[in-house]
Amino acid sequence: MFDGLKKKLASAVKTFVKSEAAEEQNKAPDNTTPAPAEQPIQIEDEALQPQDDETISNEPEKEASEANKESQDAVKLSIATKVKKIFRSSVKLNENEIDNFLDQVKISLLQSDVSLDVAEYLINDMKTRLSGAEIDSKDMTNALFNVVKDALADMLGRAKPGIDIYSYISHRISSGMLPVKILFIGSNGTGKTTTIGKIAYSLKAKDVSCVMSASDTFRAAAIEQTEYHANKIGVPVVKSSYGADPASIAFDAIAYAKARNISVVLIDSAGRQETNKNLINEMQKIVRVAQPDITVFVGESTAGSVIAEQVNELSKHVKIDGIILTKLDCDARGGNALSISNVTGIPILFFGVGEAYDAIVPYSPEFIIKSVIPN
Ligand SMILES: Nc1nc2c(ncn2[C@@H]2O[C@H](COP(=O)(O)OP(=O)(O)OP(=O)(O)O)[C@@H](O)[C@H]2O)c(=O)[nH]1
Ligand SMILES: [Mg+2]
Repeated sequence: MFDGLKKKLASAVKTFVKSEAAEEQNKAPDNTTPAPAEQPIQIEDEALQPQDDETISNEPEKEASEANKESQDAVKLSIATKVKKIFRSSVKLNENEIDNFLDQVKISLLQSDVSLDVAEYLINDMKTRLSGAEIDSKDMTNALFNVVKDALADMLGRAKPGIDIYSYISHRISSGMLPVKILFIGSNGTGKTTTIGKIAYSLKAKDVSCVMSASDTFRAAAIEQTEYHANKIGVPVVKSSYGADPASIAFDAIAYAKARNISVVLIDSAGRQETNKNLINEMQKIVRVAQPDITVFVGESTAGSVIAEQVNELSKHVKIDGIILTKLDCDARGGNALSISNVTGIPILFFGVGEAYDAIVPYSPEFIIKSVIPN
C-alpha cells in the first residue's frame, strides 16, 4: 500500500542527500598509493567554523556505493553548498540544486501513477518552499521529507471534502428521513459487491439497519454473490432472477426498507464499461427509479489513469458523489489515491485495503501522508 511511492520518494530524497557522500567514497584513494598529507582548509568566515557534532557521513561502504549508483543522474551539490553544509547548521540550495532534486521527485510521482497535473502542482509548491529556505544541513534528509510532506498535506487539504456517509446516515436517522439509498457503480470486478458487504458490516456494528438490493442481474452468479455477503453478515437482501430489471429490484428493496423501518438501502449494480450503451441506460434507469442519495463509484486503485477516464465518462451520465478506491493493498504504486480527486473533482470516501469486511479505511489526508512519508 503506497509502497512504490514511498520507496521512490525516499530514494529521491536520500539519493540527493547522499550523492556527495557517495562521491567522497568513490574518490577514496586505494591503499597502494600513500595518501598525500591534507592541507588544512583556511576558513576566514567566522560563520563557517565547524559545528560540534558535525559529521559528513559514516554510512557503510555498500550503502554508499548503492547510493552512488542511484545518484548517477542525481544532483551533485555545488562546491559552495557542500562547504557550507559542512560548516553551517543550515544551507540554502541554489536553483540548480532545487531543480535537480525536484526532477527526481517528479519522476518518482509520475512513476507511481500520480497524474502529470498533480505532480507539477506539487513540484511547483515544493520549489516555492525550497527557494531561499534554510535547510537543516545536519539532517537534510528529514528537512527535505518535511518539504515533500508539507506540499502533500497542503494539496490534499485543499481538496473538496467528501460526504461522511456515517454522519449523513445518522443525521437522516435523527430527522426520520429514511431510508438512505446508496448506489454502487463501477467496472467489472472492481469490488462493488465486496464493498457493499464491508459497508453493511460496519453499519451492523453501529446498530444501523440495512438491506442489500441485488441489482446486478447481468451476470449469472452476481445475485448469489450479493446474497452470500448478506447472509454472512446477517442483513436482508432483496433479489429477483437473472436478467430481471435491476431498477425494479432497487424499487422493491426501498419498499422493503420503508415497510420495515430499515435505515439504509445498499444497491449493487452490474459492472459496466463506460462505453456499454445498454448498461449505461440501465444505470440511468436505476438512478431515475431509486433516486439514490449517494452514488459511489468503486474503482481499483491499481487501474492507473484508466480509473479517472472511467469516472469522467460515467459522470456524463450520472452524478457521482464519491469514489471508493479498492485493492489499495495490492497497489504497488499508490499514486491514484493522491491525484484521482484532483483529476475528477470527485472526493475519495474510502480505501479498500483487503478482502475482509473490516478492510476499509475512511479517506483522510493523514492516512496518505503517514503511508507515503517515512517516520
Ligand atoms: N485485495 C483486495 N481485494 C478486494 C478488495 N475489494 C474487493 N476485492 C476482491 O476483488 C474481487 C472482486 O470483487 P467483487 O466485489 O466481486 O467485485 P464487483 O465489482 O462486485 O464485480 P462484478 O460483480 O463482477 O462487477 C473479489 O475477489 C474481492 O474479494 C480490496 O480492497 N482488496
Ligand atoms: Mg458484484
